[in-house]
Amino acid sequence: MSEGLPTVLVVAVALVDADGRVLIAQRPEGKQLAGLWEFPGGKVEAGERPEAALIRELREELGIDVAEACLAPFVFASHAYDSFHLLMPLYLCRRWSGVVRNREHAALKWVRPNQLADFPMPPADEPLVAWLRDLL
Ligand code: 523
Repeated sequence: MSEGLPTVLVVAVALVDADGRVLIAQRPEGKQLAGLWEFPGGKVEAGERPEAALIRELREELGIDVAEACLAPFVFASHAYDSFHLLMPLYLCRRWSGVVRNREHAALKWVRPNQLADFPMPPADEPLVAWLRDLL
């Protein structure tokens, strides 16, 4: 049970390229959940709108610019980690400007939806894979 745990709001994105592949990013050494492959994103700061947070994170982490109209809210993840309850809306995005570059992760990978299950993910991200497979 997550009773009493603080809630942390994180936003994440499934970036989908022209071939229908999805971007996953490997969490770097030294961070919580290091080595696991996540949908990129990050924490929403106090007073920030989730979409604005995601646009900021995508610029910082991947060097791309996304228009808010290109972010389609898709599904919510909810997971009780040991010390907090993570609430994480996942957006779907097929259009951005700039070239995706790795700025903060251990590695980036574009994978087919049916290959996503081969990559170990943080527990919050895992249930999102089935949704994506059904949609894409
Ligand atoms: N997750 C997660 N899945 C996922 C993301 C982007 C984040 O489970 N797709 C978790 C991992 C962390 C928490 O959400 O526990 C915050 O992630 P992040 O990457 O924004 O924060 P950290 O680990 O960089 O922590 P700070 O350094 O405090 O920002």
